[in-house]
Amino acid sequence: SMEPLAPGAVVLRRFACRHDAALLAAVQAVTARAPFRHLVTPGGFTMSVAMSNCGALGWVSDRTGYRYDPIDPDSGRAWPSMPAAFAALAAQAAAEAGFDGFVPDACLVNRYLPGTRLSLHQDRDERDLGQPIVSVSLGLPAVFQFGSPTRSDRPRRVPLAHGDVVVWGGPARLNFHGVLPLKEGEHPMLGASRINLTFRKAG
Ligand code: MD5
Ligand code: FE
Repeated sequence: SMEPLAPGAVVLRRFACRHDAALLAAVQAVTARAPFRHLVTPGGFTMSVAMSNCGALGWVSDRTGYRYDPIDPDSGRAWPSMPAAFAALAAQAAAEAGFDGFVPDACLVNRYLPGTRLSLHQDRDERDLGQPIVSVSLGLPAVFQFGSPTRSDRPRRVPLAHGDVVVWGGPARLNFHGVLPLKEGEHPMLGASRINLTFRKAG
């Protein structure tokens, strides 16, 4: 089902469920080559979310700043290529939401364990902010914080479950957002974890 959150933001409930096994196999393949790691922010804080990437560009953070980089700094090699199942799902979801021809060049893979959170932020490191972002939730449910373009506005709480896909575009693209600390639980496929795939056209 298609659920509008705000102008430019739609939730496609359970859109990725029928592909979950293929998506998780691809996550395993990616993270075997580019293992999850905890990045450090420019301010010196270690993020509680563990991250990896695939595609031509990967999002990285270190003491010098945030950037998209074609090289995994942990291995010195290119990021794993984007699995075909990832690119196809992201393009289909974007098209459902009215963004035809979405061709992501970056997929950030975020891993949440119980207690992991993502504090309120904007995504603005991409070259063309007119391009949407597609995010795919797998595993344990999370409570997403969906704000406005103004940090001080109180965000709404949006529950996101296994297979839910959100397309963030248009006026919602620069809204503040975050994820509340993940609750304990056990998912049949992912155990005590949540994986979020975030597809972007970054370059
Ligand atoms: C997550 N990841 O659940 C989220 C999903 C990130 C991140 O926030 O930066 O890795 S993407 C949520 C998102 C992206 C772009 C815009 C908006 C939300 N928004 O307007 O609310 O790990
Ligand atoms: Fe974000």
